[in-house]
Amino acid sequence: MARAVTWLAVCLIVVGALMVAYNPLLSRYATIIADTTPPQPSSANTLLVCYPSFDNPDPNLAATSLPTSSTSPGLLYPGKSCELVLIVYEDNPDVATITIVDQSSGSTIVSSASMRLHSQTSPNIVRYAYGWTVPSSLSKVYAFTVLVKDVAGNSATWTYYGQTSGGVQGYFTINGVKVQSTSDVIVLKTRSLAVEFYATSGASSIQYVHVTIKDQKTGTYVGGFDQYGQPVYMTKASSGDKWTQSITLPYDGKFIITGTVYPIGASSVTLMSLAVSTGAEFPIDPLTVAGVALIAVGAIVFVKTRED
Ligand SMILES: [Ca+2]
Repeated sequence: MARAVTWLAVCLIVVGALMVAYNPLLSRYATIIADTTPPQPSSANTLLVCYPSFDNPDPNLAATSLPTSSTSPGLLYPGKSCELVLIVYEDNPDVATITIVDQSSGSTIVSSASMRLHSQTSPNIVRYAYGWTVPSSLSKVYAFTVLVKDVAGNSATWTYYGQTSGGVQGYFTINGVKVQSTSDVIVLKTRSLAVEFYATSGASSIQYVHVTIKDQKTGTYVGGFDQYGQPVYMTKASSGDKWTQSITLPYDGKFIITGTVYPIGASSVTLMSLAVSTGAEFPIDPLTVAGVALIAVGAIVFVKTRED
């Protein structure tokens, strides 16, 4: 009898201990999280990054970092889909939202949209992502404000800036003479051409400036390409808004010089198309001057139209 009572006591103790040990209510309240630290920007990447696609990157389009400085916004590709990725340090991540404002009009394009928790890697690096299609307007600045919260209710907010490429404006000079509608005649006494391009707007989004020279009579290119047919681009000066190139015409004759600007992620813009000749008394005839005027006016209208 006493033995049976002992076994019963042992069984009760074991069952009781198991109930305490595995009580889900008790275990839920047994862990206390003390978190007084709001989410921190990752030291490895303090920026919001606009990936063409975070999981399936396009090798032809680089990701762009968007800084917190409004004076040097990161480059956005007009009309392209983009994945805005935010990386923060946080032990107990909760939600993140993003608000996007068009700085030129002040209108809110995206209002407190939820960013999805893309991934969390040990110990505390958290990635949030938000898919967004960049508006097709050129040269527009956008402000991206993110709000990140942890489960304890701490929060942090930062604003980043990006600008769509394009909206390039500028002018070419040949041997120091500005190519513009008010130019009467550009007289060339030499076959050596010093070509310069000055960007007056959108310089940071210019990828290449390409000058080609075509023999007007034969239609063959005599400048702007190397011996393998690869384009030779103008050299960007350290000032960042000027491009230079020295070109020697191979012989006297009549040539078409074309200057084209290639912005990143936007269509190219031809800002110079000019007929020049060497070895003649009047290198540029009145018809050419009229043509230059029309091209210059057309280019200005073209750029303005694309901006509006
Ligand atoms: Ca925290």
